[in-house]
Amino acid sequence: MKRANILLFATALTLAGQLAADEKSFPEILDAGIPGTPKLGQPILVTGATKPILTEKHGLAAPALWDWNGDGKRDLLVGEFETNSSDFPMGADGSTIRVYLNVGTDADPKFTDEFEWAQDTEGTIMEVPQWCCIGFTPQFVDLDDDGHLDMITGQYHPGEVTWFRGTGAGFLPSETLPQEGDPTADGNPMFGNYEGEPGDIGTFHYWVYTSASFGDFDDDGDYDLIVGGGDGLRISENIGSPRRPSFAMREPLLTLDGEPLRILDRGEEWEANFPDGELLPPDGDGKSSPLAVDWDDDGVLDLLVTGSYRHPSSHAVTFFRGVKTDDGHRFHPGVDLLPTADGAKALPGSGQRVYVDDWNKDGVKDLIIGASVATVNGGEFSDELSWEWEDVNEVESAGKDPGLYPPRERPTEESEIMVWAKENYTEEEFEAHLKLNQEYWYETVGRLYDEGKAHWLTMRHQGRIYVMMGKQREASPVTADAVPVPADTPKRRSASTASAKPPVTIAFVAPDEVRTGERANLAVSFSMRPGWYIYAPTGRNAPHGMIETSVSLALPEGIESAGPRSLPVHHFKGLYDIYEGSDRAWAQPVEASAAGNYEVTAKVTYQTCKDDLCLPPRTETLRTVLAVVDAGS
Ligand SMILES: [Ca+2]
Ligand SMILES: [Ca+2]
Ligand SMILES: [Ca+2]
Ligand SMILES: [Ca+2]
Repeated sequence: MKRANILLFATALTLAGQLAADEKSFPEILDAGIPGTPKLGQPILVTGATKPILTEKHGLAAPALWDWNGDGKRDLLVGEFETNSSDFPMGADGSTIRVYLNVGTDADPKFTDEFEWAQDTEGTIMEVPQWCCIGFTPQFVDLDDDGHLDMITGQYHPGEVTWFRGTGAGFLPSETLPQEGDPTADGNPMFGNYEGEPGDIGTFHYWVYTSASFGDFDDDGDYDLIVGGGDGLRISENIGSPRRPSFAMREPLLTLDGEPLRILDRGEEWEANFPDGELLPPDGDGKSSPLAVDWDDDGVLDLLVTGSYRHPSSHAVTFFRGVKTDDGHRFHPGVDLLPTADGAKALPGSGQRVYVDDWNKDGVKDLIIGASVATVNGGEFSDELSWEWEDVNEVESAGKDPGLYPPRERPTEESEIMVWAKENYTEEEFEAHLKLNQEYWYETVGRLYDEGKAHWLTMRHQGRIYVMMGKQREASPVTADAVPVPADTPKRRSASTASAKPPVTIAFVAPDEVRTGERANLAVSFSMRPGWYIYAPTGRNAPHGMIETSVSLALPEGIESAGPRSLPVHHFKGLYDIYEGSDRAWAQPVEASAAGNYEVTAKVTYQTCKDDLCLPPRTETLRTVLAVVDAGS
């Protein structure tokens, strides 16, 4: 018997040794010293039989515990982002949940490498549309007060919250929670025109990156919706009936000083990057993901909030202690829940999601963390990309995979002729295109060869799950009010109230006057603000779900095309072909045989993105007048 135990132990060691050690070794995470809260142990990587529990495709991972098969043991659920693939056909933007069944005990969960996709009571894979960057984030609450916990997740855009009602024997097919001002209520939200001042309900930022959690924050006996996202951390009061929940306008969650909750302060210099009224995210991040929980056991709901976790000023998890005041539910300023001795990253990767449950059934809450780590060379954990800041290394966030840095040859004249028909350009224009693309190639790809970082070109994100076991904190002599407060309490720097200048402006330009029989150019010219780009119509973007720019001119009778249209120069960005910069013009040569004022319309469809945000596609119709005079006049 003893011998068998030793053998088992040796086997376990061997298996552990096969895992990359660097996703299991952490800098020392200090105790944040918050009275009433669990004292957290160091993170433990959750594994199956031979490898970590993981998510693929885009790497986001949102863990939760739930007894999926009703055997009395909680199983591990991991929400993914854009799960669809060639061998897993779903909705094009579908995200779902991996269910790892617990083969251990409820107090000592164990998992195999196997998982199943979560299915509803009709046997359909549970799926929410997520066309960008937050994934399925399961949370459980009995929203309709029928005695069965329901599963709920937020969504990137148009900011829906999806509700799967619990039955005690699985979850019903999804429905959408009613929300005041829901942009899907009329028209097609994908092409919706948002108008409004920053913070308004009629803006894209109000809705985008809707992460969702629930708690009764106004003490009226129903669950209110807590959201993070483009307009920061907010509450949406439940104004429905207990059986029919419905959610009001989102209002900012506030500190005791009446300031919006803030998880990241990157300083004045960075904030200067939001000129002309472009909205500075009120929480400093724009991708905050809240979990409502009474973390310090004082009977008042608190928030644990994660965000992008790309920048050296970021906290892995920010704790906001809730307090009841005459003004309602307020919060102390955010505190770093996982500080490290030397300010190093507390967790690998980025885009963390947290969940709270008593993992080991010892009566103390534990912290369960999903982290999106970077791998290279086909799935090896990358120490240098996961333990260093993505903003410092200038690599992409999870959600922008796969392979935004594919290995790629330096553009040559031969390769560029394949992309642009050379006969449409002058020799000088073609040389300029080639030079721009070669320079761009060097900055984004070529330099990595010189710097010995060619393996970064194989970067893909994967999800990992960690558990930090909580221990009961010794009773502290300090009062419960002595929550650590950041030395430099972040003050809100309010966004300008000027209307935000759009990231893309389009001009449709005709010459002032042309003569009959004379060739003239009608030009549709795009100008992108720094950091923003649109997609070139090369056919290489559409397979990845991005809308390519299209420009179609309606020439009135009397105006004829006088040659091939010339396109603006594009360059590649990872897997995509994009336009950025100013005055990127489509030019259509035309001529007219009779004098007159001719109105020409241009219909333009495009989608605008920057590295951490994509706006819905837009279609616009522009008009210009071509004034034609007699050649003899
Ligand atoms: Ca229910
Ligand atoms: Ca309530
Ligand atoms: Ca509390
Ligand atoms: Ca515990």
